[in-house]
Amino acid sequence: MKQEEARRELYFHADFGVDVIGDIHGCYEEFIELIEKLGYRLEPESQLYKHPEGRKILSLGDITSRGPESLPMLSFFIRHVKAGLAEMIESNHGWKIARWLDGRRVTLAHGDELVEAEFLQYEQIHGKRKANKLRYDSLELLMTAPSHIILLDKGEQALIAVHAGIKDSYIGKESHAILNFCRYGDVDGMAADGRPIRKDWTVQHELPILIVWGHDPRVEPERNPYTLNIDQGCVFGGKLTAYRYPEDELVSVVAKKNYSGKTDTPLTRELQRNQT
Ligand SMILES: [Mn+2]
Repeated sequence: MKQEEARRELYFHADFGVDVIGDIHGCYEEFIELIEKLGYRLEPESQLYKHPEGRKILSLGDITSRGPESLPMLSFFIRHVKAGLAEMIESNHGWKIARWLDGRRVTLAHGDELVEAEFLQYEQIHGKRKANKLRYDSLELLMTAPSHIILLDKGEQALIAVHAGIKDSYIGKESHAILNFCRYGDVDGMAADGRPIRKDWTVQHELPILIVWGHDPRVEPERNPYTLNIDQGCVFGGKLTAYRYPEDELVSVVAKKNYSGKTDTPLTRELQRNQT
């Protein structure tokens, strides 16, 4: 499978409402708690979570890595995207895992190595055939994810969802450059500590349409008139946030713990910055 292969479409129909979910990073327990809080219920026959009003789930990507249960997250989106109940967009960890599953030479780090460990454990429990099926389905889910989503409400553009950032001129288009920008945002080299220097892409956004994004955790949702960050660093012990359209409401659940194994996290750094 190659990157050039067709991506899923940029338009997502949600005439009965949508719940946009921030970066999950394998926090399966918190994710299920959140969607149950939003009213989704497990239908026993299909083993699918459905909403009585026909709402759909839209993930901002980075559903795996760093956290404890990446495979249940992959399995959830494989099944719910297929059933038309959910969509998930391209992201930096998603792209790394996709390339790894595709057999390309990548170094698994920053929590991606935990996904490999989970696959090995899964194979020991369920056997090679089932493990290979999950690998194949995960590859397909991740490798065909659209760079961003234009949410349509009865045919009208309601909002844009993207993982790390987007330029107004990219909206509604797909290319290598656009996929890259949407995965990593406006990155300008590396700082001395090895972390990417992130430029503020939100200042370029001039169109009067809301862009919901994640990737760069904030302690609280950060809203400018037309951009909204809903990555509250669940895997770092923060919160998992949903943005509800058309209600224009935020709903979140608190992480059960800091799963990242780090004491210096984007959340602690933000709190330190605010103290000084
Ligand atoms: Mn990310």
